[in-house]
Amino acid sequence: MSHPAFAAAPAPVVGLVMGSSSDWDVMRHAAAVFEEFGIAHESRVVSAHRMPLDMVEYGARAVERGLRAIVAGAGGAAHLPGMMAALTPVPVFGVPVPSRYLRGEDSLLSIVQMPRGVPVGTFAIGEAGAANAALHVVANLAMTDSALLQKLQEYRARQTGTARAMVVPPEG
Ligand code: RP5
Repeated sequence: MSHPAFAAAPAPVVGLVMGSSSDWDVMRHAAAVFEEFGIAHESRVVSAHRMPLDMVEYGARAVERGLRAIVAGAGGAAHLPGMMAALTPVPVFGVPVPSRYLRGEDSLLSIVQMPRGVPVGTFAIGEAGAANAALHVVANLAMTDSALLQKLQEYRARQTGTARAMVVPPEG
């Protein structure tokens, strides 16, 4: 038996891609959800305009690599999610990353306004969008995985408990 340190990591079922390492501070909120739910995933920088050939290869190989969803984050003229969706039938969920000058409204509009025929499921700008994109992937995977569905229901129940315990004005 091989040493546990050399055990092969499970093949990713979700690809978490982003245009720059500067997007990680937002996109890590998606990774945290996948960690929490035990979803095998990979996180990669795949820049649409600085690594176009890498982007094409990533999208073209997504099906054969067994990816069942791709969460793509980008800022500014955010073409990565749309191009990824054009390259693969694997569902793509886009996260608009806040940009320096237009605060992510440019990212949001360039991701959400996909022409008919090549959809990108588009989420809110920033951390909430990243976390929700991942939770949406979890919900989809949970439709064919009863253990995951149970975890998702427990997660929702914890949120409900937290909200019910809230008082106003907030204490402390
Ligand atoms: C986009 O350009 C990235 O998604 C990032 O949000 C933005 C800025 O990239 P850096 O200049 O920080 O590498 O491609």
